Amino acid sequence: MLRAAPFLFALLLAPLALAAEPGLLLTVQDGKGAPVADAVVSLHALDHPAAALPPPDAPVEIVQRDQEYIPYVTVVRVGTRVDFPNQDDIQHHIYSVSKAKRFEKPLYAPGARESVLFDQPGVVTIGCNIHDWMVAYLVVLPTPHFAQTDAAGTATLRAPAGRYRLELWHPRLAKPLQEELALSGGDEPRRYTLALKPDRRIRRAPEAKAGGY
Ligand SMILES: [Cu+2]
Repeated sequence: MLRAAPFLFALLLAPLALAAEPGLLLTVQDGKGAPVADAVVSLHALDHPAAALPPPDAPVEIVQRDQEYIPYVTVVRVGTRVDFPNQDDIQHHIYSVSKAKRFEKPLYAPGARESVLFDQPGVVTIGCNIHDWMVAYLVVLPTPHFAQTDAAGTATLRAPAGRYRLELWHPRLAKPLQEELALSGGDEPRRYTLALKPDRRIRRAPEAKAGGY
């Protein structure tokens, strides 16, 4: 009996997996019509219980390489562990003072690979105390329904039919955009035009690679 249970469970789930969920076909652009990458769009259920938050399928990494964090923006569900491998041959000093997660990894040696558990929703800004220009954003969400725009400013976001609060976040947006919407059948194109602040990222000094600490 027990051995048959997983098989029966899979049979019950199969029809659900085949039925396509309604989707938002998102395009995000700035005031000049240029595509906006790294916008994070999420859906928060309003009229039905929020979906469970299963752990991610693969380890999530924010790598330190060539004195930069890669990727610049990462999105995870609440309860996800993120690895921070140092692939440089110099030390870093990872830290965050964000409300959603304060942490510090001083003297972070070449080859080190520690992980941090992100158990509160919010945006975590990660810096390096040695290299001021190093910055990464980790968006920790209490929903499994999210998407991140690509270089073309596009993303597809699917979720079960129902009413949602949509949130759109971007590092250069003064405050996240919010609106309510209903998902029913089919795919719906949606375009957002954002008034973005200037990109204040400090560019790495050209000689930084030769220097090191
Ligand atoms: Cu560093």
